[in-house]
Amino acid sequence: MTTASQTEFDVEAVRRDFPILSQRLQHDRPLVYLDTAATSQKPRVVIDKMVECFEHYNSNVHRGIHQLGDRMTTELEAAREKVQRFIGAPEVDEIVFTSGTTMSLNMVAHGWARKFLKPGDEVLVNAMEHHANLVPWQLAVKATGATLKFIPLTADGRLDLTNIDALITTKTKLLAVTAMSNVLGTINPIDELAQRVHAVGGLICVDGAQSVPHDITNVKTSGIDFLAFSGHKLYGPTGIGVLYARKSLLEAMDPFLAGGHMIREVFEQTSTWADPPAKFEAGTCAFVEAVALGTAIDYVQSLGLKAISDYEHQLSAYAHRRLAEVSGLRVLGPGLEHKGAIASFVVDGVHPHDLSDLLDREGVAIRAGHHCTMPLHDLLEVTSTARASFAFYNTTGEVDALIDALQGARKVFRLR
Ligand code: C6P
Repeated sequence: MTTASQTEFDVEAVRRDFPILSQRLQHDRPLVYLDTAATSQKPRVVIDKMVECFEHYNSNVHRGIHQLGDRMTTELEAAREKVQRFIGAPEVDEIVFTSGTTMSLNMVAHGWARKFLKPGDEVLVNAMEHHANLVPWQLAVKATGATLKFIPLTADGRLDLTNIDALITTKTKLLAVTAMSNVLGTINPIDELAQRVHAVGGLICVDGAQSVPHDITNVKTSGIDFLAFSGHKLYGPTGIGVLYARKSLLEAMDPFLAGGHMIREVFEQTSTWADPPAKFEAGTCAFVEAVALGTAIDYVQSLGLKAISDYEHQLSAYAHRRLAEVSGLRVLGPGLEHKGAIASFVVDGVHPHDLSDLLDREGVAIRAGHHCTMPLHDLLEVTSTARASFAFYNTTGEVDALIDALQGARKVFRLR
């Protein structure tokens, strides 16, 4: 079997950075982790950074006037600057720490959409969106009398932009779109969409949960108004995420959560707000996680986003070639030139949950279900799919293990 070239990217060295990857599971099977789209594994440096924070300078941020508080605050703000540079944001104050993509998108839906949408306005979405980039808009349009409109999808699972001029009109106040589908892997043309929606005076809100960890993101050159992503998919900890928004938008938006840290002055009956990002960071933020997210960003940058993306595309191409050998298996989504390193599939005669269970017995971890995209599954006319998602720490050998396990599962189900 031909294998993807691994000469430029030393995947074995990278794997040694991830303690979890060397463990063996039941029946002494090596872990084959193909579920990075759900959450990524963490390199040793990220784990160590959290331990360092807790062991040496754990203290609440922006509060204590003591050495520990100063150190922790300095680390937190350094992490914010790392995020700023990582996504090409013009100003550091445009980076809001949240608990993850879901909270970031809800923040826009509450703080911006509920304040500025009115009857007759339209929010444009599409059926490949994760529920986190759909349900908040459903609630926002309900609360404001605006309308939710859908960009249709092509048969191969891309945005159908044929009639885009009829879809993006002066009524379009917001286009909410994922940069990469968590099921189909589809990579959407964000720069082009941003230009089109700006031309009619609207804004673009990008769900970067799946794209930011795997390819270069630049909010400025892409013209992104709002960007949401999660630390745990970016090789960082859980409980931390980011909302980027242009400063003028953050200034205009209402706060989402109210309480400590987000105020300027509080009176008995009213309050005024701190400047962004504090205005959106009520309470004690997940500061240790934020600092470790900064370390995760350092780590991926040390490998290089371009090198990561190239390697993952190469590995994904190999996986798709090998999946094509499994009879009765259908991979969903567009051709490789339009998709990231995700392969969702169905196998005739086997429920994805059974498939996932059988693969798990071989140590192969994939995800099965609707992946929080019920409208997409309705469109695909399936209730659930199996999904293998890849990261730069996966190997062609692991793809082979996936294929062997799939062939084994077919035998269990006596499929010919
Ligand atoms: N997708 C998956 O297995 P949170 O849970 O807030 O970190 O991310 C939500 C989210 C938003 N958008 C996209 C495109 C996503 O893929 C996800 C999370 C996981 O596909 C869990 S459902």
